[in-house]
Amino acid sequence: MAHDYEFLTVDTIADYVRGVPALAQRVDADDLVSVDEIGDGNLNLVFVAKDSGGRGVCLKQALPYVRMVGEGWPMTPERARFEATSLQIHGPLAPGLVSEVLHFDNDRHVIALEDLSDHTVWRTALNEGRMHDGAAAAVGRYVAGVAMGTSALGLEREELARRLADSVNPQLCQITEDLVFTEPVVDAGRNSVLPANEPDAAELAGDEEFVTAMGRAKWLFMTKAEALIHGDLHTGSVMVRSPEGTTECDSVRVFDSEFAFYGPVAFDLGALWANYTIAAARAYALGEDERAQWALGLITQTWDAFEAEFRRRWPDRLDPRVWREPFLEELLATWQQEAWLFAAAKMSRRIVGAAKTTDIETLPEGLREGAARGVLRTARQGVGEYLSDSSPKAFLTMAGDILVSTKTAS
Ligand code: SR1
Ligand code: MG
Repeated sequence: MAHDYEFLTVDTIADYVRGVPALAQRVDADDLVSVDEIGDGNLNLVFVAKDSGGRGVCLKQALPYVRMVGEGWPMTPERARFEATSLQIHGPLAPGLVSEVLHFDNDRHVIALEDLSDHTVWRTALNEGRMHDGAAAAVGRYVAGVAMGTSALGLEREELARRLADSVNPQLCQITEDLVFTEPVVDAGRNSVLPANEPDAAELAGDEEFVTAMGRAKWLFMTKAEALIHGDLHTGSVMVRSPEGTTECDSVRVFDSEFAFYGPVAFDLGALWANYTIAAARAYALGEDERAQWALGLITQTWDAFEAEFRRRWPDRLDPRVWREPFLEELLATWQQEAWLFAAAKMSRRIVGAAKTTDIETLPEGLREGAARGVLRTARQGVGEYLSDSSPKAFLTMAGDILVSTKTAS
């Protein structure tokens, strides 16, 4: 495929760093001891360069196509701009919780980020059975900061309009609309499950209540421009760190916000709930029930921290004349309900759709069957129950009961 910009390679990183003063200050390009391509996501190239003094930088480059598929699935590299801009906007709203952008190169679609080599991708840590206490609350605070600081609650009308116009991200949004809301129930040729899970996928697609709920969720996603949300806030979009030998998390960084756009606040919350549930499904499948319950407990930790932070910031809202206390309660109640819907969509897409998760995919087949079934049933039951009790506690109780009941043997 012809492309009008040069892709980075391990061999060109030193020259690239040398040519950008902001990077040359962060790492010695003439004394690099390692340059590794570490990208494990679906979309981009990611390099980490380190010098002999232990200093480093991370360079992320958007390709003009989806990395996991190749050139057959073109995708705008402009996504790098959405990521750089959103990280820069989110950073001050959630101090210490967002990856620092050191440099953005709009011509080559490269973002230079702080080196987080001493952190671990949260999904990787969860898969390895490691706990990072405090991370779930931190991301809840991040969502609250973004909700307050990028919405009409925190921005003057004209600034809000400017930001909104600058964040229109239709190509990436369409990927979400297709993969997250449509394809779990209408296969576009990209779906796959284990043969043993084919009846589960067929039941999902044939469940009229579920399909209607996905239509409702998709509509919300496409129309509810509340805040500059992350747009893909799963456990692979969060880096965590704990001091050696402890489970207490001392650093959390959200990254990878190329799907950012003005959308529903609850989409980010639902994404987190879904991925905690998927982590719990893996733990139950492996017979680690206590850790599975801990993973489900992350749902309330994120919500509680989100709610507390949002309430704490509520007095800062720009227009308290009509946005009074009853409206605060209404917002929170609505977001709770919507989080169930979005979580259901996110759970189902990760089981039947194109971009799956290592939590489930790396399980032995016998165990994977029950874990996948449990996640799909949680999604289906969730859309049936969310209007009767939409608390996060009800969600995790429901998920736990289902995941235990669907376990299979290896
Ligand atoms: C084609 S992109 C597939 C998925 O990767 C990203 O992480 C998003 O979740 C997207 O849906
Ligand atoms: Mg991503």
